[in-house]
Amino acid sequence: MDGISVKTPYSENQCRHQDVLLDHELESAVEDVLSSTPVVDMHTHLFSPSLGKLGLWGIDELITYHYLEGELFRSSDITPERYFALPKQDRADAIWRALFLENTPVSEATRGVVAVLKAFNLPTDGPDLSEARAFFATQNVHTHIRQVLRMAGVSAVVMTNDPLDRDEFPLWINGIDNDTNFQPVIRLDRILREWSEPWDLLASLGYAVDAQASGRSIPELRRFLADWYKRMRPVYMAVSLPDSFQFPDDTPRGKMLREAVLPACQEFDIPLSFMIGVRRQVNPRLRLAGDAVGKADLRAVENLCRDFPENRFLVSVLSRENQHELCVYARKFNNLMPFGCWWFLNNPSIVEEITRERIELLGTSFIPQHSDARVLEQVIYKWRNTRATMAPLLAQSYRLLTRDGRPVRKSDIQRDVKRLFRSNFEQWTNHNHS
Ligand code: RAT
Ligand code: ZN
Repeated sequence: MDGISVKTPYSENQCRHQDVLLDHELESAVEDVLSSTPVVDMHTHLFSPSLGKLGLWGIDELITYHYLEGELFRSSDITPERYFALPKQDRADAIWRALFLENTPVSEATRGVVAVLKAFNLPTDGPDLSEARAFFATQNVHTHIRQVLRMAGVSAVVMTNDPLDRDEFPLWINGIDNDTNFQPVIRLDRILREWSEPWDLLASLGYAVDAQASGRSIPELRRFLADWYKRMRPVYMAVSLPDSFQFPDDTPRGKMLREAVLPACQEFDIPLSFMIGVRRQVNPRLRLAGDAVGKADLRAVENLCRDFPENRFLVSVLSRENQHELCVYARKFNNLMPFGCWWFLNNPSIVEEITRERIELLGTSFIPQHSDARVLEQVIYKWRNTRATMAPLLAQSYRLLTRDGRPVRKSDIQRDVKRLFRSNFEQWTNHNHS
């Protein structure tokens, strides 16, 4: 070095205040705080016990997760048609054989199953699933849910609730027990993705809407949203959208967003969540596993944030290529909260890259992750992996800061982790999850 000596302020013989962390203490302090801070899991596909059979859990659901189905057909000759014709247990057996016995389960989704088995002290390389099946068959769902959330360090999970789902609709109509561990969200995909399908369902429910979203359709859609807001008390409304999403646009979707959904969110003072970049059913033979990703034009987000400053937006984008511009937009609009590393992005290498980029551009003003769990026990491995990826990354940020001359204390780390994994979401939704 050309004569400039770089010193960390407290690593020499200098005295330091007791609670200032040294370089080598940072990572374990971060690990400590991460493991002792319960998170709010702000987007999942889990359901509260009072939504009964909608909630998936146990070994056969874990193994037949669509992330694993997507991998099965790369390592087995079975066709999707033959696979989907099998009963659930036979599907799980086929996946166990192909991905866990005949191959080493090194992918993110397969490792996840291994981690869950290990968490319950079940065999991770057994010839079949009999022991795991016997274990899950003896669990009481209510105590099991509490135990799993405790093991995962999750204090509340946010659900995805579809008021037009044939199975879910009657459960809400009959009344759902309020459960502080499970927060509802109104999911608007059916309405905002393909209006030609659900409009007559809404009409049959007594809302005077039509196929063109004309006439009284807009006030009637607002009435529908208000009815469901009252029934569900959702923490936000949400929609997932294709890579081709544009706003404003001259379609029923654009009109319903502008004239019904955004004003409703404003009226109820809740955010609207956009998950952008999914290309649905590029291979329909794979069913849920048949969706892919496309780079979106985030000028739609720019227009929304600028034209609706009274609305708060939660935004996740599926394409890796969209991540940087999402951060830039968040710097322009403080009604935009980037969240999560969604779906195909929820792999350590990509989570690391995206989170680093977000910290560098946004400090702690974003929500690093949600689990997207569909099967209860997945929260165990998904949050464990998130914490494992986050720890060195946050520690590195503190190391750089210490070298720049600002001492870092454990209380700083506690404040930051709480903000990232809890309070950014709580403040955005005006909701206190205890
Ligand atoms: O990650 C997933 O499970 C996807 O299938 C989707 O459900 C996605 O997360 C979504 O909410 O649309
Ligand atoms: Zn999801």
